[in-house]
Amino acid sequence: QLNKKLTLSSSFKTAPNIGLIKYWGKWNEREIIPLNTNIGVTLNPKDIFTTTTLTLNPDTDKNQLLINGKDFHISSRIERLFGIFREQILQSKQFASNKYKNSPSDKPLGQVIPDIEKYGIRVESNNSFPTGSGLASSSSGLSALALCLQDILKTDIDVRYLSRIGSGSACRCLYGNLVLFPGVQLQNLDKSDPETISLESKRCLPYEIQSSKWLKDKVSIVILTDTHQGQKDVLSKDGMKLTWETSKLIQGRVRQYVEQHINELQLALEKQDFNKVMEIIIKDSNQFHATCMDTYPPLLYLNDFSRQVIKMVHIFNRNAKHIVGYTFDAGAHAVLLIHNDELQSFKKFLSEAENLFTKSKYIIPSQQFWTSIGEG
Ligand code: 2P0
Repeated sequence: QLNKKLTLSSSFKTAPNIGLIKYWGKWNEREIIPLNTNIGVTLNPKDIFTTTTLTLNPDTDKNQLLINGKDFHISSRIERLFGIFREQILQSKQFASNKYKNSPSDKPLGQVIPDIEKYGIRVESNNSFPTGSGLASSSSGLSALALCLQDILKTDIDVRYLSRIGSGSACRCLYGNLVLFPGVQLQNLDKSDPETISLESKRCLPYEIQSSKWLKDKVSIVILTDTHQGQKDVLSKDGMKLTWETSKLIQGRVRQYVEQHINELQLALEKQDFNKVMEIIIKDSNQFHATCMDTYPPLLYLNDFSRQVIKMVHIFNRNAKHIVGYTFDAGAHAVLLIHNDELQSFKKFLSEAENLFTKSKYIIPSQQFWTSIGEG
């Protein structure tokens, strides 16, 4: 929060959350309720982050979104968030004014500035890492925006919900360590029943997996980026829709295998079995990309760079005491999870074998690549 007096501006810094058991497909598009439960890891905002500032501008009623300094189209989802924001402000005007007698600083904005709903909303978001290229920039961007909106509103609107309806994976950024985002309870629930949708919407909110805390002292997360990769051709939201329209594999994955991966991962976390955790995330990433390949036309997020990393990791793992894990989002960049004891030898191995470490632009070795809720 930048300006305590008027609260016309709010700023948050968040880190992306990278899927480890991948989310791909929606049961409800508007509420962003996933077809499968998924798990992601939140990176450390000290190393890789989005900073978002929301300002209410009395000089215009136009909204504006700037990403990395450039004007950006305001999507229907962001419009919806702005709509909810304005609705909340209008509602807050009707609260009994004596409710805030004891803490006037907590007064809702609508009561402090009477014509606030006419102010333009300006959002400025900057990423310290490549945008829209498979490093989950929308997750950090939309969670930071949700935190700004909630901060300014001062109502008890659920920031997990605000983040989720901005972008599904964004709600996973609100917690540190490994975060579970529940998907729809049963695939065959009535999609058109408003009560069912409302119940699922309230249930499908993220939480931190408590049994994942031990991992942070053991693992370094290293991102190897493919310097040739620009923005992805097919956005995740369009890609997942196409997969569900055309792939048969995704049906099997979601009906059976994702749940197995979730259960196995939770068990391995409880047992603190590092090797098993790495094995499951590798397999889930590969299975997810198999469904991308099974999409028609195929979603080719992995490329030669990615395959080279995969090959190298498996060669290294033949001798490694602690298996190195990899995962790929909807893009070619590799996110590697490496046991701290293995970090130096893995770096040496890669630089000798294929020079991948020196070829990649972002090498982010960090012992503490973890965070809790975004920093205000
Ligand atoms: C994940 N991804 O679990 C998966 C794996 C990308 C690959 O979550 O439509 O940008 O905004 O809810 O959150 C990307 O999906 O999609 C994603 P929307 P989102 O991380």
